[in-house]
Amino acid sequence: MGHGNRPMPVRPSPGQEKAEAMNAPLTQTDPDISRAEAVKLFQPTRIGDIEIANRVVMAPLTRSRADEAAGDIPGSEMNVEYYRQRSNAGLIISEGTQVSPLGKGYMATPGIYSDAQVDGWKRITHAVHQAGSKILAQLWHVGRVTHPELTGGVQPVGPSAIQPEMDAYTHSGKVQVPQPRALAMDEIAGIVDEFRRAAANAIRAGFDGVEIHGANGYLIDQFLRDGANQRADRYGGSVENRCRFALEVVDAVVAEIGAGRVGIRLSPVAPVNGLTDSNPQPVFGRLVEELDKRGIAFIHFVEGVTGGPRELSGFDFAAARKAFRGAYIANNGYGRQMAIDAVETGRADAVAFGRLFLANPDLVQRLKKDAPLNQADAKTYYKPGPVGYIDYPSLEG
Ligand code: 8OZ
Repeated sequence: MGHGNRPMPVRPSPGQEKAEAMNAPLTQTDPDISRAEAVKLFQPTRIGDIEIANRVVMAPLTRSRADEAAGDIPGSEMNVEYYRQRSNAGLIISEGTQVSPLGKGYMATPGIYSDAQVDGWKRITHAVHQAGSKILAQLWHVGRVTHPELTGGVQPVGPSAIQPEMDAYTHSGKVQVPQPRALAMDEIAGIVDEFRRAAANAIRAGFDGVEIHGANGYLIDQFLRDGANQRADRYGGSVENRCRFALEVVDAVVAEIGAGRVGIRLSPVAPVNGLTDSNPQPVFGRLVEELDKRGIAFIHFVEGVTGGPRELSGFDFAAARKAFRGAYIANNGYGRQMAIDAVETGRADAVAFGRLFLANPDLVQRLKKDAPLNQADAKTYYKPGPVGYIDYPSLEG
């Protein structure tokens, strides 16, 4: 679906239906699957320039299993297998991948700024494409939410020198996040350029596009919010100024890879990672209008607090859906029926599942059949190694 061309609420064309039936032998034998074919959540569409086989999206999930000693490199056999197993998703959004060493906030998260990292990602994108899915790189800079132990000894940066009330997890354990250094005016363009280079690297690595991580209290979100941004220059103060950094990143990435391959993740009502805002509606309302003008492929909304309550007050999500002509990817706490309804009614174009995809490598098949779901084991979310990573069972062995 292109800009200004929201997918119409129509069934696939007869030719398309026939092609799908031919590709899906189960339709002849399994009545649940055959009914599922009539459900929009399981039908193909386009998000920007990207054609997807169904509207079930794998949400970005930090798993802390890159090769940290080698330079935060993804693409081990285990990493490839993890993404390959989940390639039944219409679209996979990668775990957050830092655009620079200073953008890193957790142990063993992969980067996307070095050639070795790009080579690692190539192994993953190749496997996903072989399995028939699409994959975006989630471009990430944590800003003040980190610790020198994770950034090569460098003091974290943010819009202002305001220390968040929170801990970082390093090899020495849980440590208080220190006071960040406020970015100088002339440093900001350098960080925008890191996002641009990361987007170019993502395309080089075989990704179908990128999702800019504008959510959950990281650098872009820090600029948007008055709880972290008290700058007196053109990047702080007014709503327009607080949107400037986010939009400069979007513009740079769009100029590099094209609007049809760019989306952004936003969490307007999530007071996470020590971030607060006195009034999210004006700043996020304006941001959505500006994103619409740029014709980017999608906005991925965290409805409520990631992994927490779907408490939506403070921002009008329905108005944002109307104001933005690209795709609306909905996320947070969705179950099967809720996702089916959201897409069927047009409230969302696609639904992203995090924990359910983590624990159910064959989530799309399970949702189609209304089969039981594995529960995610929080103890192994970030634990190095294959346990709780590539050993969740599929229905078919
Ligand atoms: C959980 C653990 C580490 C990072 C986010 C990237 O909240 C994250 C994240 C989540 O967006």
